[in-house]
Amino acid sequence: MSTPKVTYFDFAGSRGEEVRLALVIAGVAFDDNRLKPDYFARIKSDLPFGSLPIFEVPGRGVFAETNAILRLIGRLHSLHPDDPWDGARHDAVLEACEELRQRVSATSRIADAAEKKAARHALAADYIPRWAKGIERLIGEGPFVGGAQPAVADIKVYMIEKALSGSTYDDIPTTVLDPFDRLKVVARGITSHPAVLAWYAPKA
Ligand SMILES: N[C@@H](CCC(=O)N[C@@H](CS)C(=O)NCC(=O)O)C(=O)O
Repeated sequence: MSTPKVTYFDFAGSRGEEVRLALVIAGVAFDDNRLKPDYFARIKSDLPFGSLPIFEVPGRGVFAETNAILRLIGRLHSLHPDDPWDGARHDAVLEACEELRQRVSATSRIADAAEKKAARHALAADYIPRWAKGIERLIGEGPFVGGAQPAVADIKVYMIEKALSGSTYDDIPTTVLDPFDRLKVVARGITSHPAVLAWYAPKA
């Protein structure tokens, strides 16, 4: 595959970073195209669905929708199962992570501060623990979703765990995922992956 390009915003989180990390773990060199918000605004209407990330592969085209991109990279580089049944389990993790992201980010659009706080408390009390239980059932024995080796589904879990356990969302306690050991093991497995450590190491 000639050098692919990932286009996203210039920050180490969310959907674009998931795609970058999939390529990092796969050991694939890529053009890391980071857009300034004003430039994004100018090209938004030319994007397949008006959003980022996009993944471009010379001779193959422009791909959008993060989970589709992750599955593509995963299938090309043994980070997503070939077996359709096992693939469905990994797919459920990918989709459940997107659903959680959408539910949490929907609260950021609530203008009224008290209403926003209540919505986030409700997520932390009910939806997020139920989500985490569901994810742990899908992880099974671990340490990763697919067993010994990481897959794109693990990158997705890692990114959600990083956002919720950091201080990204006021009124969602950063401890909300603490009771979920298996989920934490997945996140730590990605954090400590040698290629990921190298990716985040300060550049000389
Ligand atoms: N369903 C899309 C959603 C993509 C999306 O909403 N991306 C955000 C950044 S994480 C974005 O481009 N926001 C700016 C906008 O939509 O104008 C996917 O999974 O890739």
